[in-house]
Formats: sequence, C-alpha cells, structure tokens
Amino acid sequence: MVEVKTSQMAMDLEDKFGAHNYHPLPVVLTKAKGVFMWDVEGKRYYDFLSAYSAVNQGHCHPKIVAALIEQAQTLELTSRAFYNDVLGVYEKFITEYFGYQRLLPMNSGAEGDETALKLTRKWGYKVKGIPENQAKIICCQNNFHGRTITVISMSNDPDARNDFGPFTPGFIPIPYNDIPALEKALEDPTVAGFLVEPIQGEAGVFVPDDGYLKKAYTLCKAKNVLFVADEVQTGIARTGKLLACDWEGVRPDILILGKALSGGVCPISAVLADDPIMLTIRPGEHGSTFGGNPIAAKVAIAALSVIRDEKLAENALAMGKIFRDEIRKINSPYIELVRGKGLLNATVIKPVKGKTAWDVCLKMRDNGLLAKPTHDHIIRFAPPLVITEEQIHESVEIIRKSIKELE
Ligand code: IF1
Repeated sequence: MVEVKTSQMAMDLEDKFGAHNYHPLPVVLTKAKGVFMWDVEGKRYYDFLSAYSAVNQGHCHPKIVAALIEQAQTLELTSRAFYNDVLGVYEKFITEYFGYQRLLPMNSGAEGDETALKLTRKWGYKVKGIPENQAKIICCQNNFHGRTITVISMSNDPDARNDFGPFTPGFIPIPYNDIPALEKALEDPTVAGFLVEPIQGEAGVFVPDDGYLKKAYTLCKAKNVLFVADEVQTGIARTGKLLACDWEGVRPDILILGKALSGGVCPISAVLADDPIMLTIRPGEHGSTFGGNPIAAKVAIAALSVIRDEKLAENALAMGKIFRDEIRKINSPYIELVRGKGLLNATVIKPVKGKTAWDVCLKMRDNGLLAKPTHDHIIRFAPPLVITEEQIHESVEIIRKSIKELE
C-alpha cells in the first residue's frame, strides 16, 4: 500500500484516483485533537470548520472514541432483521434527551431529510387525508438539505441541480424569512409540511428575523401542516442552545439531526417525532442497513452526553459573542459584516484589489487557521464548541493578521 510522505503526494493521489466532486483548500491533514488539526508536515491549525459542524465536541473526543472502540469489539452490526441489546437503549435515551416519543435512525443528513419527507407525505395521506400522490411540501429558496435527487429537487442552486434532472415533483419553494410568502403557500389544502433550516448555513449563515420560526410554526399549526426542522447543521448545541429552534421555543413536529450527533466519528442521523406521525410508517416501508446500528447507537449516546456534561451549548453562546465582538473590532475594508448565533458565524468579505474570500482562507491557512468560503464572498467560522476564550482570542488574531497581510 502506498505511504503518504508529503502533502503534495496525498493531493496527487486524490487528483489521479478520486472523483473530482470537491475543490478542497490545499492542506492535507493527518491528525486532529480538540480544536486542532495537524498537516502531514506537522504544522498545527485551528479548525474553524468542524467538518461543517460535525465535530462540535472537538476532534477525537476520548469518551466518544472509547464508545466506538468498545462497541466495535463487541457487536458492530445486526441489521434490523434482528433485534439487539443496544438500539432500544439508544431510542429511549435520545427520545428523552430531545423530548419526543419516537426515533427513526438513519446514517447521513440527506437520508434524514429524505426520511422526514417520506414521513411528511405518509402523514399527509394517512392522517390529513390529502388525495393520493398530491401531497406538497413547502421549502425555502437557498436551502441546503443534502445531495440526493429528491433533496436537490428542492434546491435552486444551479451547481446542485444542473444535469441531474428530471426532478421529484411536489415542492413549493418560497423565500426564506418571508412570513407572507408562507401564508400564501399554506392556502393550498394539499400541503403536508414545511421544511426549514432554523438558520440557513450553506446560504451563508442567514439568521432569520426574531420570531420568524415561531410565526411560521403557528401558521403551519393553523393549517394542519407539519413544521419540519432540519437541524443537521444548527442542532447539537452549535448556536448556543441545544437546538436552534429552542431560541424561539418552537418544538418541530419532525426534527432532523445529523453531523455532531456522532461527534464526527461515524455517520449518524436521526428523525424524531411523536406517535401520530412516526407510526404512519409500517414495517417494511422504510429503513437502512446501517441505520441505528449498535456502534452508532453507543456513539450517539456518548456524543450527546458530552454535549450535556461539558455544557457545550453554554460555551458556544459565550465564545460566539466574544468571537463576533472581536471580529467587529478588526478595522478592514475586507470585512463587510459578521453574523451568526453561538459558534455558527460567518463574515461577508468584500473583494478588495481582486482578492476574494478564497484568498483570505489561503492566508489564514498559512497563519495556522482553517476555514472555507461558502459561496465566493462569505467565510463561515465554526470551531468545535470546546474552544476556550484564550483560543478564541488567538484565532481572531490570526484572522486579523491574515486580513492585514492581504491589504
Ligand atoms: C458536503 C454544505 C453545509 C446540511 C443540512 C442536511 C445536510 C447538510 C442543513 C446533509 C450537509 C454539509 C454537506 C457537506 C458540506 C456541508 C454543507 F456546504 F454542503 F451545504 F454544512 F452547509 N441538512 N451539509 O448542512 O447532510 O448528507 O452531508 O450528512 O460536502 O456536501 P449529509
């Protein structure tokens, strides 16, 4: 087996043998711990992406890794053809943790969204009484819910859609953060659900107006429409509360989780709902080989326990405020604004002298901090939630220094 001795070697291997479905920042990582990652040459970086909020608990958290190893050496996979002594324990733990009656366990975030869409439609027919094959689901423009064909059928991003048609019908896109548009769309009696991200991450960390989620929820309830929250990126303490919906006291009818549900050690997603919704799906109507497998079950219990025991939502709240305050002190023509909640933040970078967000990210990489542009003028900053105040200040100094070097 070939051994990677230099970063360049690793990049060349991927270029030659891998699909070109990504354009990564040119850095090659070989080790990670907590808020730090190290490249092949031994250089240390602050991780300000956290694998898009999958590593909220910090890289290689000992308690989560221990749970992974212990279960992997005991019983790794039964499939759902048989019972095992772990899944029910996990189902009880996570339903009590988030306050729902039932869990449908899946693997990727996209599968979580697909599962929520199927549940919403099934409920629409079986409970709301929508005529067969006429159920509609309202979604938001500039959404990101994953990469599968049905999920991109809700997208308006050309890169996500081009040359992947034909698309799944039954979606009504409306502008995000627009209550009148939602009211109008809800007039259609065949609407079964409204799928929304509490904060639009990929779109550039768009935080909706205060009260938007609550008003949207109330309007949906008035029309007997399910409020479906995609908290794959905003959930698990990222925004300073356990769920971003908690900021407005909204309890989604269907809750979709992923990413940090595993602390980054394996793909785990979850769909939570109460009996009237969840029990519309009967045996044999949905599932997955690895969904809810014993390793995922034990890892998720450990990952959620770490969030609670280490008070990571509280830390995200406190550190996020310091981060935004400190970034706003950087006096630079590049920084148009910084926005976000908890430790899900983004800066809008004004192109100056032809330099873009990508150039800023390359300079920050040289100075020991990794972040990635979302779209060509926005940089998302999302470190693991275990970051300390001292590390926030050190990171902001790297960002400031990098921007000043570009000026
Ligand atoms: C990639 C984006 C972020 C998500 C929400 C579902 C999913 C995601 C709100 C699907 C996944 C990831 C995918 C990842 C990059 C990252 C991302 F840039 F693609 F849009 F975070 F904003 N709902 N987001 O954010 O979950 O199937 O990936 O487990 O490289 O595609 P998944």
